[in-house]
Amino acid sequence: SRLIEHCRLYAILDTTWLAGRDVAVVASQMIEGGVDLIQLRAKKESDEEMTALARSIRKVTNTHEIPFMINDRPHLAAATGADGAHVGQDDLSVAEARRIIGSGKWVGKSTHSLRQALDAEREGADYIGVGPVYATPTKPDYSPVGLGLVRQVSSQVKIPFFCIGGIKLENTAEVLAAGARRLVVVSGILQATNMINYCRALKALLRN
Ligand code: 3NM
Repeated sequence: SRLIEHCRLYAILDTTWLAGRDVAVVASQMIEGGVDLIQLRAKKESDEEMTALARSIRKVTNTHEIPFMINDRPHLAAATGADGAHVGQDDLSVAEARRIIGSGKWVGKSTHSLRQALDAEREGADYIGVGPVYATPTKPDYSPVGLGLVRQVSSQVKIPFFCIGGIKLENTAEVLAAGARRLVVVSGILQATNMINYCRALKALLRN
């Protein structure tokens, strides 16, 4: 399977932005657009509903050999054969998540400060998210960390970090200029008129 170091563009398939679309179709378009990694985020769905969505996405990601992550529920990552689980500050620890999903799988962690980023690195996360860089309706209760944290993390954290939160094509250049090499984009991609072209444009900026 692929290395996390090779992943630059991370798309989250968040069910709140689906607007009735089929997750398998959305995942196919993301992959056609060049995303390197896909996560399923389904905060309101039951385990049964999330499992069904995960299996449907996993068929597509397996066909294209694109890694697939599950948000927050490592037991579902294990049950659906996902490549890993992504945990937040209020979820299971990295070690607990790893114990549940088994060795050889990825555990990612959300971080919102330099301290949390360094802690997650020490806890053995395979990668971290850093954000929200900008205010975002996808995670409304969090204050933006701004580009200052991106600069700090890029100079002090050694594991791969993905900047997240309010990232769109329009602000990608300044996030990269602050030291980011990897991005997570949710509503930017899912609200795009043409997801394939939108992902391609993001990917083109990340190639530099
Ligand atoms: N996590 P959008 S920000 C899911 O900072 C999530 O940990 C964040 O969605 C964090 O691209 C965020 O639509 C929302 O802003 C990202």
